[in-house]
Amino acid sequence: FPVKEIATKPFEGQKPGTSGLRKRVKVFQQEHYTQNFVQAIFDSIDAKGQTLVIGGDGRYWSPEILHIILQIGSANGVAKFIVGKDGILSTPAASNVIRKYKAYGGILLTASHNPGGPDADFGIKYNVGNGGPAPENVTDKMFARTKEITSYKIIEAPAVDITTIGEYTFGPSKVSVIDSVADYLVLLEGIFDFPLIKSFLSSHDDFPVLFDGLHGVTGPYAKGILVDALGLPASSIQNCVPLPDFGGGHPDPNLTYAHSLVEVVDAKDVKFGAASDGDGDRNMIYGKNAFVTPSDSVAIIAHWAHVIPYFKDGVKGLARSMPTSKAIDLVAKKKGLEYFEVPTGWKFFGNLMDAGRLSICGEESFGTGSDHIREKDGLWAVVAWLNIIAAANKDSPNKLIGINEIREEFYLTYGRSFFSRYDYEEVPSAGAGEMVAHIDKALDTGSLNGTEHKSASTGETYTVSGIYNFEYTDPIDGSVSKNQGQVITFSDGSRVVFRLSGTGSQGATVRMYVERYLEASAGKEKLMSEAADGLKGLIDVALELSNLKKFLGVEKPTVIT
Ligand code: VG1
Ligand code: CO
Repeated sequence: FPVKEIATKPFEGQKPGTSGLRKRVKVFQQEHYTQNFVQAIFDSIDAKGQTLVIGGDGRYWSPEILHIILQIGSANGVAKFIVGKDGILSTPAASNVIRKYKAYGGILLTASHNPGGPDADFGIKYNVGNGGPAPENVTDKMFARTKEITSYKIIEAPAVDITTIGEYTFGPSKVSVIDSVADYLVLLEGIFDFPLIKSFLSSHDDFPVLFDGLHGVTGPYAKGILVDALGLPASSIQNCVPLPDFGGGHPDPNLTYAHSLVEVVDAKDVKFGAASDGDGDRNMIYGKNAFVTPSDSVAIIAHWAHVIPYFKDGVKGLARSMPTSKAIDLVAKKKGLEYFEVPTGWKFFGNLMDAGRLSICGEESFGTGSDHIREKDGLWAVVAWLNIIAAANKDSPNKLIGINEIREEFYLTYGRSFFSRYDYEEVPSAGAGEMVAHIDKALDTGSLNGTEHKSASTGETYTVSGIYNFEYTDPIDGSVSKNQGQVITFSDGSRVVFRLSGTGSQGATVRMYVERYLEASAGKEKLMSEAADGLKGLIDVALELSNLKKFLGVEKPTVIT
């Protein structure tokens, strides 16, 4: 099998975003487009003689792209590929496989929660040897290569049958097609108290569980873990057959897009509902009238870490991404732990974990995880919650402790950070840019500092105490990431953050994050009230200050979480 060199020309815009290169399938289908990007990956790493993992969420066009990666990877000297059966590996499972088999890195074929299908999205993401997303210095190199590429290398060998587990060859390279679930199940069994969870679930008919895979990658994992290992009935999982177009849905676990879960949980009074996204790294925890906002979820897991066997020797440190609420900071302070605030995107947690300074972290965008791997992990979070609830109930034989009892105890201990995110998806890029410039101007001139703003709907007044643009210096390697979001702070400790998304495939997406803290002494009733009520006034003020509606030309956000 000779190595062929194919001439090509650079494409515009092959810049990896928050989490890899994400574009419409049609864009990836252009002649040479995918090949260029894959060659740019190989030009930016040194994979000769190495082992690479390939997996993904199984979305439309995955088998075709997997074949291209074998062609180009093999031509660039990769010795061995480890491929999930049918090309399937959830993002956390892929991170685990990279670490467990000490692979050099991995290529993940996913656009996460973005819809799939011929007219929807595809994505390619490179992960490094620690199992985490490539850091910015690596993705910057890839982008630079895409701008100067003149040719790529391929080997034209017959396609590997990825539908059957086994050992194969592709040209000079070896290919190992592995079970997508087995290693991941072993991983979770080593982290959580499976016997405790199993005994709690089997003795509690009053605690029905429902997991919704939204036809993403987690279906087979949920079956292996929740049904086969934890003994839940088959009716405890739904939409668990991965489909190339996710059944036409939007596989994003939030109250808007995971309506298939929300409807059944509400109708059947399910005590513990959960969902994951297309590639399995996000999670939502939702019971009837009991929604756990992700910022609280990670803080609650940190608060309860002592009941999880993996953390029996203690927790090293805690962290969150900048826009995520500060609930987890309060846990760190109380427990005397080190804590960090990093930019949006999981890649920023990796160095801290590798340095042994971080155990549990999360993002407001339904991402929660720990240093067991280097990606956020949807099913890990779901099982963590089950572990916590099982442990809490062991000490409460007469009263069932569910999601809301756990939340309430948490708020009464730490107070509550009310949090919400407004997403304005696929708005005109020009308007989004003008809005950013408008806030930057206030930042430069200080024109907003000390000004008072009254909410028309609640009458509350907020006074601006400062504005800054979030910048991060990695404490381990000293790398600096600038312009990570504009933060407006208020005299009562509230804050509003504006950020442009780095995962969209078209136009611009503006995210507005609002946070307001309420002391524990406010009492149960106020602490347990709806986030939307607690935040109404602050949201009015945020919209007014940014002039968002005018700049974006929209009245309402696409999604509120
Ligand atoms: C979004 C989220 C961010 C998350 C990223 C990848 O990024 O806000 O918190 O890490 O998606 O998640 P952005 O740049 O669009 O705000 V996933 O599940 O899409 O890999
Ligand atoms: Co995802």
